[in-house]
Amino acid sequence: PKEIFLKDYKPTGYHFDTVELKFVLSEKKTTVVSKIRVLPRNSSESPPLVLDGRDVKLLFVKINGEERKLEEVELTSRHLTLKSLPVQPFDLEIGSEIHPETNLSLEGLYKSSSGMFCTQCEAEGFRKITFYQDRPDVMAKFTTRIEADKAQYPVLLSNGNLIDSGDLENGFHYAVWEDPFKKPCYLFALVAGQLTSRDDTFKTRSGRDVQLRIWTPAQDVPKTEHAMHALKLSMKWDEDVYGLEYDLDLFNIVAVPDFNMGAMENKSLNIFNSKLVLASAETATDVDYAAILGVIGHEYFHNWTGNRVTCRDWFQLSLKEGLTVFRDQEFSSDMGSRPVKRIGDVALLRTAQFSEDAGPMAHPVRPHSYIKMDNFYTVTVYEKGAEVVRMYQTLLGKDGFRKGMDLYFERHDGQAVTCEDFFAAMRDANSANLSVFLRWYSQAGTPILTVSTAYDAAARSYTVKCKQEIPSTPGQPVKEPTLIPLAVGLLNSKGEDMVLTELLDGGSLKSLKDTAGGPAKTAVLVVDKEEQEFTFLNLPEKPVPSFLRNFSAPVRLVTPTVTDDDLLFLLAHDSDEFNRWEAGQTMGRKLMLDLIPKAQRNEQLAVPSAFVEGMRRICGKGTNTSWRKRTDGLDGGCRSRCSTYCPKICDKRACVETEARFPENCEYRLIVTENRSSDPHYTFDHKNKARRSLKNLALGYLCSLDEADTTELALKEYKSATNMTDQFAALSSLCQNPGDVRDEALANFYEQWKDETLVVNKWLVLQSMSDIPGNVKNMRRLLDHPSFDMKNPNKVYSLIGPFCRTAVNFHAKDGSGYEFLAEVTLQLDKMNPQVASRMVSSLSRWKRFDEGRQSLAKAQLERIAKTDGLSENVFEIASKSLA
Ligand code: DPP
Ligand code: ZN
Repeated sequence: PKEIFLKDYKPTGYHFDTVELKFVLSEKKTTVVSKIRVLPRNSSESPPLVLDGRDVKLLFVKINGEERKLEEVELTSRHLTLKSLPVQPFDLEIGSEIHPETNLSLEGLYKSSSGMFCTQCEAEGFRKITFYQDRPDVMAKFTTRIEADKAQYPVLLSNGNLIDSGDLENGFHYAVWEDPFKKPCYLFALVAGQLTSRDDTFKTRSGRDVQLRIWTPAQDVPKTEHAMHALKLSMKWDEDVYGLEYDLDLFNIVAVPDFNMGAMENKSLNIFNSKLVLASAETATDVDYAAILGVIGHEYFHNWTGNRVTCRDWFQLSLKEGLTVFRDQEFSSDMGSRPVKRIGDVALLRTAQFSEDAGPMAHPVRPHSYIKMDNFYTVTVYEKGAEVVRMYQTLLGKDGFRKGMDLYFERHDGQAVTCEDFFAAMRDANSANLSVFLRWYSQAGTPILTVSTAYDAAARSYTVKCKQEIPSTPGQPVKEPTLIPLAVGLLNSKGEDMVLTELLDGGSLKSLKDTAGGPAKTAVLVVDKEEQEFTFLNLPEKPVPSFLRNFSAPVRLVTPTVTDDDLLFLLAHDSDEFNRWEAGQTMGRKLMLDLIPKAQRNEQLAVPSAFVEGMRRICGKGTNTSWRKRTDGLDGGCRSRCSTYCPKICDKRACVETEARFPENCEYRLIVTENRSSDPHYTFDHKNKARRSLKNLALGYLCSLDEADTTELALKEYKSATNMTDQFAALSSLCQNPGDVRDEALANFYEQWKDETLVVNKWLVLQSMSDIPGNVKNMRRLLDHPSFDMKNPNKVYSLIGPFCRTAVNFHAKDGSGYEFLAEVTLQLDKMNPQVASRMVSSLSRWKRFDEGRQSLAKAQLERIAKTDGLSENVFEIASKSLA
């Protein structure tokens, strides 16, 4: 397989101006005719025109209406090359044939299990539809004519506006769609099927009415209410926050049950994985509702950040994804609880992205090379990319960031651009000097930022010493320091933010103000050297420092001078809610690391009372008045997040023994009762979500005790639940402990929901993520269960994905977990390489395992790597993991 490098980027020799596509749809054989107006870049020469094409049968090629003999064109399994072309603009017409029914890769045009035709073109799926310059810097205006059997495919959709439709012979009909905006082919979409829509309208701020339609099979229409609400909120938010208005009169969303990604932002025709559209109180959880809100927002926001301004090449993917994730994070924060959203996002970044950044697949936010672009839709490009965008805002302030965005659109609307272009807009709009910041795009690895402090009582000054180090990653042994915005607050002995007036920064004196011009309570230190010192002046007492507030940079923070007492103090008092959570997490982690060896030595395990007390107080159970004052105002969702006090440890005994005293001391039974709702009506708002979350968290901890009365309590919660959030949480709590209760509950749940495929997926997840030893056997059984289907990515993500995150079973000592994964990967790779390669990534960090497991995991990777006919997708991950 061929590796593609960023440094080799060259513009094309030909522009495509307009594209007219004609599809005659049928399952076995669909014909596609494309007529492209081609503009040579240079009127004095005509280089070969190389078109991408895969699994497409070429029928004919015409240049300016004249047919080329097929023997005269160069055709390989990947490319169609045309030579001796006119130097003047010309019409290129290509006839081709594809086979949607046998396309199990779910890229290009495929037949969904639900019976509809559907497309997915990002990143390089358009080449499976027809021969084309399949790259994002080729932007053209598309007109699409679709012909299909009217009874089977009554609804025919593509991008833009419907300009014509009517009946044809033999029961066929047609529709013609015209998209007035230039776009790269990865944003092309086509849908045909038996679909019904929920309709609504949105009035834009300039007074235009936009038709909104969400398409699903008829029986699912009632479940699209939340998605429609989310869409309207998104449209309003982008106008309010960024002044960005929707630019067409119609916006369609289609839900499909089999889709590789979460969703796709095709111009005016978003296609969504059903699980990110369909929701009802009975079938979807709070987590699902929140995900729908975020992803509807995300895809909608792409209309400006992605579609109007797109990427020059796929290395720039984070230009649109990092930025759009940042935008959807901010949107969800504004619609719900900002700190809770932030905590969740950072937790994901740390578990998934930090580990990616420390493994064999580590790559910069803008990768330097790839074999298969699909493998680079990663947490690094998305989530770390969003952190990079967030840092601009932290450094430039909200207003400065908005100025940068405005300039970005002013300069680049309608263009395909690079990460430097975004950087330059931010810099120029703010006359900022940020050049070191660009290293975030080119260097992989998570910086380690060590911060230590010293208070000088006589001088009333407080010195903060910073040291940054970026670990080596594959292909990048040596790193340069980057620019890290370190947000700092200093608390006085009452727990209040001290006013920060003056800062001695690298020898120069700065007076500090917050963004609104008032006294500063949080200062953003710009750390851009390997070692650096900052000194706060005019501090009357020794402060307790709150570093990296709101997680101001994606780094690993090390704070040798922060004590356990400081952490407890921050947990109680920090005005930065993110850092309250952080303090609890840091303490919880220390505690667990301390308990593990004790558990191994069979010693008595106990949680220090100070920690228990801190946790009690977070839940509002403390009596100390100063704490009371602080926690009473604490967001309910934060309470719940702060109460997840530790990463679970694998030693069951350690869990049980430490948790045994913990939930009791924390009055978790009371928390369950207090937070139970008497209102059977489900409301998805922050207050109710927070209440359910705290209740269900407490229930989970209680059930880990595995005592008769806790089981009884969970059963009662399970049976009385009036929504999926509560029902599923109770089921999950019960499922922690093996035995008849668990088996019966699982059977009962399946029986109740067997016709709701998205709910059945949750049932699969629960079994797949089980820590009960010997689960591989059950996994094999589930592969044959009627509810499982290897062809549907959601099924794979539900059953195989969570299994690979289990400590006990995936990492079973005998290697059975690894072997299971290898088998599944190889089987899957024959159908859907994109999904297969996501699965195999679970093995890529094998070098971090213990010796025995290393060799077992490596053996499975080798087995995969040497399999004949492996896809490029899986090959890339397996070979890079072994390198
Ligand atoms: N559909 C994916 C996303 O929106 C890829 N663009 O992130
Ligand atoms: Zn996206």
